[in-house]
Order: sequence, then C-alpha cells, then structure tokens
Amino acid sequence: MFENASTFKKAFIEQVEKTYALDFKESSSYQQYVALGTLLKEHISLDWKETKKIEADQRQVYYFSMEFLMGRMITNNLMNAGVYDVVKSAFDDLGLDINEIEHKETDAGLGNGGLGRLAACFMDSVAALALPVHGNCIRYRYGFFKQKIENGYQVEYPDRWLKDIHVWEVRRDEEAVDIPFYGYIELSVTDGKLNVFHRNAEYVKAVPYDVPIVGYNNQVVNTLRLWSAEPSDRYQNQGGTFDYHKKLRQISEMLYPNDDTDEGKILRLKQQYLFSSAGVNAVIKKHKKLFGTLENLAEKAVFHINDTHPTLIIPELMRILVDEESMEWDHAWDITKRCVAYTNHTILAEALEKWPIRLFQPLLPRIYTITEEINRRFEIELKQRFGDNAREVENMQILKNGMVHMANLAIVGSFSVNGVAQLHTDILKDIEMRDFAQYYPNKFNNKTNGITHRRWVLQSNPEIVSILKDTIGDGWITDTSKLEGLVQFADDASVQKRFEAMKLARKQALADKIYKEQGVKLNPHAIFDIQVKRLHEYKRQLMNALHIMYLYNELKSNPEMRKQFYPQNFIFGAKAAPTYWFAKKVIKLINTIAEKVNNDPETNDLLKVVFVEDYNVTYAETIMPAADLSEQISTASKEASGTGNMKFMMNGAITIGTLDGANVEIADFVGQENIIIFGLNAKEVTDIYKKGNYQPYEMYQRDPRIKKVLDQLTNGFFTNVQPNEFEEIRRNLLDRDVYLVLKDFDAYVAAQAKANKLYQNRAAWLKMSIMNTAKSGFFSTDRTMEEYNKDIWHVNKIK
Ligand code: B1H
Repeated sequence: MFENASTFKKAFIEQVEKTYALDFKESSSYQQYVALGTLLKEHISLDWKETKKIEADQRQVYYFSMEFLMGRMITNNLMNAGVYDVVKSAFDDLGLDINEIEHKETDAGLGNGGLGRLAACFMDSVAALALPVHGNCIRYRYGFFKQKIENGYQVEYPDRWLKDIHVWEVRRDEEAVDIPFYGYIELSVTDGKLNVFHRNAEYVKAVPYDVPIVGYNNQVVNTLRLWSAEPSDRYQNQGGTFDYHKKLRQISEMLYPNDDTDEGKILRLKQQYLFSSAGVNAVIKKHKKLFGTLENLAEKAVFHINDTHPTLIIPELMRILVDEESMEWDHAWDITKRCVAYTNHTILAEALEKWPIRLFQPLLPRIYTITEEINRRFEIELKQRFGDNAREVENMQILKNGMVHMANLAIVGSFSVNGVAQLHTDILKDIEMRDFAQYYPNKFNNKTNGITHRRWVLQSNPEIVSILKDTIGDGWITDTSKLEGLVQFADDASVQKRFEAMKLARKQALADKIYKEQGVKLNPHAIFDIQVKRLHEYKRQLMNALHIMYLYNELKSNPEMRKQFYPQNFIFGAKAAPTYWFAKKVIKLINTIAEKVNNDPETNDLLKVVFVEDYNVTYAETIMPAADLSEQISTASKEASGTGNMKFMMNGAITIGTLDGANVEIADFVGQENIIIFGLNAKEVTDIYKKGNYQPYEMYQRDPRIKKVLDQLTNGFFTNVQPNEFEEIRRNLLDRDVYLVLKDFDAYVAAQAKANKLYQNRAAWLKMSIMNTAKSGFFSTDRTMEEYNKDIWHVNKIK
C-alpha cells in the first residue's frame, strides 16, 4: 500500500472510513493521523516479525532504562521506513498538510531529560546499525508533566499521552509475568537441594506492550518493551479488593519527575523491581525455550543498565539461577556478572541511589537476602585483600549504615562500568570511584554520549540537509564522519551565505512558534542565545539570568554600549522538579526579568527574554536548529556529559561554555577558535571545594556589577513582585553559592561580550558555524553505539 502515492491514497481513505465509519471528507486530522499510524505499523510489522526470527538464537542486548524520552514517533517511522515521500505526495494530492497530521501524535514523554533522551537516541541508532538491541522500560500512564507558566511560576499538569489509542504499541498478554512483592521466604533443603518458597506474596502482573523501533532504510525493526502493572490471578485472597487494585495501579501510573535526585520512595522501588524482574524473566523464558539451559546465558544475552535504576536485575538473575535453576552460587555469580553492564550518568551525591534496608527488605524479601549474600561474600574478598578495617572495605561495601548502595551493587555485579564523557569517566576513575577502579582495573571505560542526527538534523533542519546535499552529498546520513567534508567549504562565501539563510529560516520558524504560543515577538535577525535543559542549580540558568540583568543595566546607563551591542534574544526552556523549590524560583526570576526587559522601549529592540512553556522533545526539534549561541555553562565537573550541546553544535551553533562534560570534547574537535570557553575548570572547582574557603560575599563587595544585580533582586527594581520574592536567591548566592555563579560571573560576562562582538563579523561567525557542523560527526549515537558494541556488547549485526 505504500508502493506509490495512488495505492497509498486508496488504502488510506479506506482505513479512515472503515475505522471511523464516516466519509473521508468529514474526518478530522487526528483520525487521519490514527489511520496513517495504523497503516504504517501494519507495514513495518512484517519486517518486525522477520527481524525477531533472524535474531532469535543470536546474542542480543537488553537495554534497561527507567526512561525512554521518545517524543513523537510518526515522522521517524515514516522516514526510516522510507515512505515519507510517498505519503507526502499522497497528502499533497488530497490537500492535506502532513505536518499538521504528524503533530496530532502526542509526545511519548517517558523520561525527564538527558538520560531518557539518550536512551531514545540509542534506540534509533542501534536499529539503523542493525544491532539486535532492545529496550525495556515502564509503560507509565502519565509521562513527564506538562508545564504551564502562570503568573511567572511553573505549574504542573498531568501528561495524558495515552488518553487516545497509542498506535504503535502491541499488547502481549501472553508474555505477562507475575511479580511478587512483600510476604516472607521459607527455605528448606531436600536431598541437598535448596527449596525456596515465597509465602504470602502480593503478586502484580506485569504486562508488556511492545513498540517497534524502525531502522533507517534497512528493514530492521527492534523492540521497545514497556511494562504495565495489572492485577494478577496469583493473588487469590485479596485479588478482588479495592485496596489491592488501587495500590498496584500506582506502580505504572506515573514517571518520577526528578532529574538527578534520589527520591527514596517505596513506589519507585516497586517500579524498579517490576520492570527489572519482568524484563529479565521474559528473556530467560525465551532463552530456556530455545536452548533448554541457562548455562550459555552470558553468551546470548547482555543486560545493560542505564544508571543504577535497574540494578535489581543483578540479584534477580541470581535468584533465578540459584533458586529456580538450582545452580551453585559461585557459578550463578559468574554468569550474572558476565551478563550485566552498567552506565553511570552522574557523580552528584544527591543522585546516587541508596535504599533504606527497612524499606527494601520487607518489599523484596528474597532479593534482599540475595543482596546480603552478595555483600557478605564481597566483604570477605575485600577484607582478605585490604585488611579488616581498611578504607577500601568501608567504601566499596554494598550494605552499610542501613542502606543498600545501588552503584556499588551495580559495579560489583557487572563486567563493564562506563561513564558518558571523557572528563566524567576520568572523575569516576580518579576520584568518585577510585577504589573500585583500582580494584577492577579493566572494568571501567568511557563511552562519550551522542545524539541521533537523523532526528536532530535530518528531520528537524531541512535547510541544512539541502546545503549538505549540495556540498558533501548524502553520505553523512549513514556515516556522520563524512560531515568533515564541510571543512573545505568553511571559507566559501556562497556556502556561508546559505548557512546564514538556513539559520535565518530556522530562527524565523522558532520565532513564529513562540509568537503563536506566547505572543512574544522576536527579531529573527537578532542573536538567538538559547539555554534549554532541566532546571538545576549546577546548570546555572541563574548565571545566565543575572548576566541579562547586568546587560540591561549597561544598556540603560551606557550609550556607548547601546551602539556596540548587537541585538540578542535570550531563550530559556526548562522544567523544574515539582518539589525543587529553588529551581522554581529561578523560573519566576527569568519570567520577571523577561517582563521588565521586554517592555522597556529603551532596550526593547536590543534585548528580549523568553521562557518557552513546556519544553519537550517536539519543541526541541524547532529549538535546536534555531540557535546561534548554545549555552553550556554548568559548574565544571558537575555535568556528566550534556547532549543538548551536541544537538546545537550539529546544527551550526557556537557553544559558549565551561570545560565540563562533553564540552571538553566538543572543544577538542572544533578547536579553540570555534568555541567560546570561559571560567573555572574541573580541577579548579574541585580545589575550591577542597579548600572550603570560598567567600561569595567577597565577590559581591569587589565587583560593582555583581553588587548592583544582587541588590536589584530585592530593592524594588522589579515592581510586580513581592519585595522578598527573590530574597532566597540573593541569600543563597551571598552565603553559599555552591555552584560558583559569582566566582565565574566576570569570565561569563567577558565571554558573552566576545560572542556578541564576534557575531557582528558575519564571515568569521559563519565560518565558525560551518566548522561546528563539520566537526560534529563524532557526536552521533551511531558512533557511540558502535563503540558500545565493540568494547562491551559484542553482538553481530542482523543480516
Ligand atoms: C543524568 C540523571 C538522572 N544523570 C536520577 N543522572 C534520575 C539521575 O529519576 N532519577 O532519579 C533521573 C536522571 N540524568 C544526565 O544524563 C546527566 O546529567 C547529563 O549530563 C547526561 O548528558 C545525561 C545522559 O548521559
């Protein structure tokens, strides 16, 4: 039916009419979207089935992640399946706007930020590379919350992404798995064989919904499996009670809206065990059916855990091998360790997961005793090596101070531990996990993050695609190292002109969207300076905001500045965790600054500030290509990698940033002359923390620009807020300034001034811009995934 425009048209009209029992002319674009999605799913299902058949007895990877921030899948699927043009031309004939129909799909917002989006980019790349890698996650009924800005404050609304049908998923009831919680364990030994009974357990049925992941032009279709919690038939006694239903529904009810904080709530632990256990059990069942044994499990399966959230697969595997398969502990442990690989995404202390044993033990009684045994044996090993009271023993233990330390369990129970950018991995090895890195010298490795250029360039930036086609051809779509070919055009005036036109078109598209949604008018010729990412103190949106206040002060008081300054739009997009009070204050501050600055006729044409509402994957597709300047200004050492930095770079933005996360590698690739680096580096930051003598108040006293801006937070400068509205921000900066905003302020102001000046030299700027795209090939997740496969997974490509 996707053969050509006319066969498709016929099938499409028929699909709409038979699904909705109405005349095609009367159908809505939502109904048309559903029909298109349904047809496309049918179309790819044959390849999906074939892929599963071919890979059945091959070694495969199961990528466990609590988050897959997929966004919309329709465009991706149309393009990757190679039918976009057919559909578009059929729609043109029918007078339908394909764009409008694509927009009827709601984002699958099953993630918070970078970690979840990374998993989604990985899925696109492994399918494109024909690697047999499949996702495992939870089918949250509500994804990441929708954000509205009301009176300058963030307000959260539920994300009803499943309210209508989800066209891509296939429910597989026959593969459901019963998961036990609570109860107690009875152990006995008969004929030297261990019998384990889990008595009185509350069973929950985990039901998988499979979503196809379509490879780019290669007929490969992988699977993203989402687990949903439902009532189990094994919970006989109370299976019919209201209380049971209510409690179990909560498990897959909602995504925890935290990025980088460990919430420590029992419900989250239930979520973690539900999808970890269900995912592993489904694989084991398939494996046993095929091979009749688990002896070769480590040859056929890799369980990759995306941060520590799915770490419970380690004791769960042990439970299956020891309790159900009656394997010797040492043998089971050997297999388990050879099956699991772990990626660490953060060194922030508040994000390192620890579960109180008093919660863990009653909820997962058998998993707890197994974890205890893993810990007991590991402790013996450590004491033999280092002595009873050694620091190493204390540091590396899994159970201590009444807590289960998930990162320690993940490191001990896996064969590979990787960081997500070189600097981050170095910090892991040399500082945060030094004892482990020395104990297991071959376990630690780096895998610098990436992004899928197919979504972030091919789908989002048609103008740059056409420039690339005319200069270097189409090869970059399957091999991003080819982008390097652009280098020879960096000085070419005609290519520069086209880059300029490309940026203008993308900036116009973003300006149109912002105007339509928020009524703020942006000059598309002004510099688009963009910071989009989760709101967190370490990411320092606050430093950006304070700099805008400083600029405003300068423009008001200094006519010379007004002459030199090129118009600049400051665009923010960020969600704060609903309970992260300080982060929400920063949002209010940004909106308060915007109100003041945007309404001042004296500076109006020079300075604009916008906080875009409900920043999400789909919004990002309009934002990423529209930036001239990419703000990557975290306190050095705090941002493990960042991935927005890569999306901006590939679309030709220039980074203004600190030497943090993957910025370091971006700078290496693009060269010092094509990036604006400022501020303290990771070592300097660490030294300041170590010395512990930083006095932010001195910065305030010493630097009149800082003094003025901090005073303006509370002295009535902002007229439409309570006088003490920003008192907390001011106090925080003056008393603690943990993230060194004031310390880096001067360097940031200078870097910003440099950027503004550079932009005015059009040829020089455009050359930099071209160089950024040209040098961005390394940051494709195609490269990242090839590296994971070469160093960690070792799976063969699907033929
Ligand atoms: C990242 C998280 C994270 N690191 C806890 N850690 C979460 C931690 O729900 N939780 O409890 C959720 C997320 N997310 C990010 O991962 C890093 O901050 C980025 O620097 C990095 O680019 C991204 C992908 O590796």
